[in-house]
Amino acid sequence: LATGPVKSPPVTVDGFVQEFLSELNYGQGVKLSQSTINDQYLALARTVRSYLMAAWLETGHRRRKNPTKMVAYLSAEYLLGRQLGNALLSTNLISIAEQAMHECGIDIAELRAQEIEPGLGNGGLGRLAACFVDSLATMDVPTIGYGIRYEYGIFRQSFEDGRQVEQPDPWLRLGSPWEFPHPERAVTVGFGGQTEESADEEGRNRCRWTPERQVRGVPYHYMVPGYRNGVVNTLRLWSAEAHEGFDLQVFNSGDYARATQAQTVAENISKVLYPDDSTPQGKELRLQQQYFFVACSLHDFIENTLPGDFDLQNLPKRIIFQLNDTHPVIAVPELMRLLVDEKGFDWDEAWAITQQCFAYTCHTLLPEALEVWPVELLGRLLPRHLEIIYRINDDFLAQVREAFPGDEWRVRRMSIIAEHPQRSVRMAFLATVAAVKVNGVAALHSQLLRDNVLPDFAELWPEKFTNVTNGITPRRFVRLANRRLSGLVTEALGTEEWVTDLDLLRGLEPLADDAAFREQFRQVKAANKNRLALVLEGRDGLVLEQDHLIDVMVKRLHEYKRQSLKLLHVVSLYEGVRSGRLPIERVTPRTVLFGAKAAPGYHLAKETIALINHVAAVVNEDPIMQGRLKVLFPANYNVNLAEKIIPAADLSEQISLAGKEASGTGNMKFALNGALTIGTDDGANVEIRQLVGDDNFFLFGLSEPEVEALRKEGYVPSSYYEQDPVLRATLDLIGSGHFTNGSRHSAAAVVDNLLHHDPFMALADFQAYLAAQDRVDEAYADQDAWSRMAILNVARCGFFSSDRSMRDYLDKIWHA
Ligand code: 26M
Repeated sequence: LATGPVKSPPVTVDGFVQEFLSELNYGQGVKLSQSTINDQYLALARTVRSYLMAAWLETGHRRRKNPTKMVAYLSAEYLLGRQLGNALLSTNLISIAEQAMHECGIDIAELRAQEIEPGLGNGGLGRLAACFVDSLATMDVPTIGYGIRYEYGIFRQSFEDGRQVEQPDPWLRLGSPWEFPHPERAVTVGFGGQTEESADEEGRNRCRWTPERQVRGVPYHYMVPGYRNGVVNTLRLWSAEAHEGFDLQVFNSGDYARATQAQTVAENISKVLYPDDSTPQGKELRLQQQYFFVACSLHDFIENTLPGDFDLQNLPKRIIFQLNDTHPVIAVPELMRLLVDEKGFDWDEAWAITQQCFAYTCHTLLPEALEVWPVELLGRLLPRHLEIIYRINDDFLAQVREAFPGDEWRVRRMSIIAEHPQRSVRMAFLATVAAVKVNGVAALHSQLLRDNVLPDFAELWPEKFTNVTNGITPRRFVRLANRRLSGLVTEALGTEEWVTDLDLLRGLEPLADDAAFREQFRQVKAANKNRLALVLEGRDGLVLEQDHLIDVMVKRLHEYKRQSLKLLHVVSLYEGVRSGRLPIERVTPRTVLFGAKAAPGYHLAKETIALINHVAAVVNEDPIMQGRLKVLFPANYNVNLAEKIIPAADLSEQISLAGKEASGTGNMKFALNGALTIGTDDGANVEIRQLVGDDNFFLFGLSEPEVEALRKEGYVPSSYYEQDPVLRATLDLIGSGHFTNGSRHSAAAVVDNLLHHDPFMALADFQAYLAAQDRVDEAYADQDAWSRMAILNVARCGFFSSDRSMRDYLDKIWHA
């Protein structure tokens, strides 16, 4: 019995009730009659988890028995969202669990609301990693996700006087039923110290690194269930602890207080997620986090996942490490160090192996977002790795010189080491040199990556560069988040197969012309608006007008995404009515919904948040608008709120300056939930528009080549202010202090920046944006035509399933 297969509890309401009560009594140590909501939530989570256990163990067993090439996804962020709903969905236990809880006199919705989501990511990049591991499990691809178990996830946002205030996110506080700590599999990681050269037995020069201090990495395992396929993969997140013997001398000398301080220093490494998005800062702790999780992960894979007698010559046959942006790129010199210093490989052999084990995904185009680490810092923290990077660079530059003799400018441009403004390691260059493939995340982005960001590398190695357009998991973002639309789709297609084969949505196309279907589709949207209204009322005390056009812009606050352009549209409507230019009957009843966190140190972003809130306060209350324009800004936008907002949206705002948004993934979620997009020709918007057709997409604004041309010619934002009376009146009204209690100062940061700098050309696109919004109003006035367009968006966006993204990675990059 003890060695036989692990059995799942019976898949019946009774079986579920028994398991639940047992978890409550023996796991939680309480009786049902005495239990709190939290007790019940934890017991329910453990119950659902117990149904996944057999599949998890079986998947591990199967993978060990039949070893194939694996994918190791290395990501500093996983923005997972709540686990319970997804686990219930993947096990097909939703209805059984509902009935079982009902029999126990419990409202399951209340328990689900108890779960705190693991917010171990900032935004798009972290959520993408979560979608990818979901798809890989659903497609039964042998995968390990490696990352960091931050004790505090992305900060909680609240508003005080409209201004963002950040609070810590102690997400583990009420218990963590989804994780499995494995202290017995802890790994030791070194930092600092010295390197020295010595001869080995064969007289070859060998380097030894003697770290100054050591930290213990403890893995916590999370289940990654595939969708009803008996597969459960593992997400392995590392938590930092003090190493035994960590400053033992200090302790022995009786300085107890200092010894505990040392423990704090070690634990700090995985203490908190850095809340920066797209603006890397040279923070020492951040580099420690990166090396910490990467060193733990490589060690774990090589020593604990591969069989004991494995010949590392064959490593590329058994693993591909996918680098999610440059955050894990320190893995490249770490693998070299393991092979050369610890396993005795020659440099060239080791490099040949290493070069086949990595692939690199770039997620940005903004030059300021490309990570660089000062040589001084890297050398102090990881002296051996810096030596290895220098050697990689020397060999690489020799190769460049050979390919382009006499072109020393090129050599300098391509060097992994930048000399100015300070000697630094360019992590994107290191990644590109080491990787088998380099990919961008949407067609346009990959093109610009080749042409603008890494042109010298693309010239040297054209075949290294490829594109994999991002995707989103239809399980969480359609099936779970939009139960009503899912029901309608399943009924219409006569099958639920679309959940794992999203191209089947094409079958909905003919129904766009079916009046009865359109009516059902509208009822779904209306019901989703109603659900959102209840959520916003309960969580924020906000009132959502359910008969309004729901116009949504939810994403991290960043200047390039142009939340300020959206705000200018709002103010232009309000100013138009105030000044009599725009008759109120011509204003489409509309609610503009914002959700956005700003990095705590990002001044302009925080001022923009405050300004949005101030505009909302005035516009929402001014009787002149007759309730036809509302601005809502619920605080603390997160995955859970996204799951409520997106299915209720009519209009999706994707208005970044062309050439700046690498892909976007929110854009895909909205389109698949039947919202229409108003957007620029940027990121994956380009592909969305190509698929849904121009008639079903509100395109506006400069194209990327036009942006470049305008910049060359000399962009003067104030000239738009001078030439466009509507823009002028709009900016003047904000600048007058009308929204900021008469204080012109509060709005000045945003307005002055737009007028005098406007690096992302919001003013240049203002007129075109307003014209596109007029087209939106016109289209929305014909509800039947609008529904038709929305249905076609759903039907034609199956391409944006992350299952397709994974197939592309498999075909173009991993060959696993
Ligand atoms: C770096 C250093 C220190 C602290 C934080 C960072 C950092 C963290 C996240 C920098 C950038 C980060 O994310 C970039 C990002 O999220 N990029 C987005 O990736 C998405 C998935 O590919 C795309 O859809 C978005 O367009 C892109 O902006």
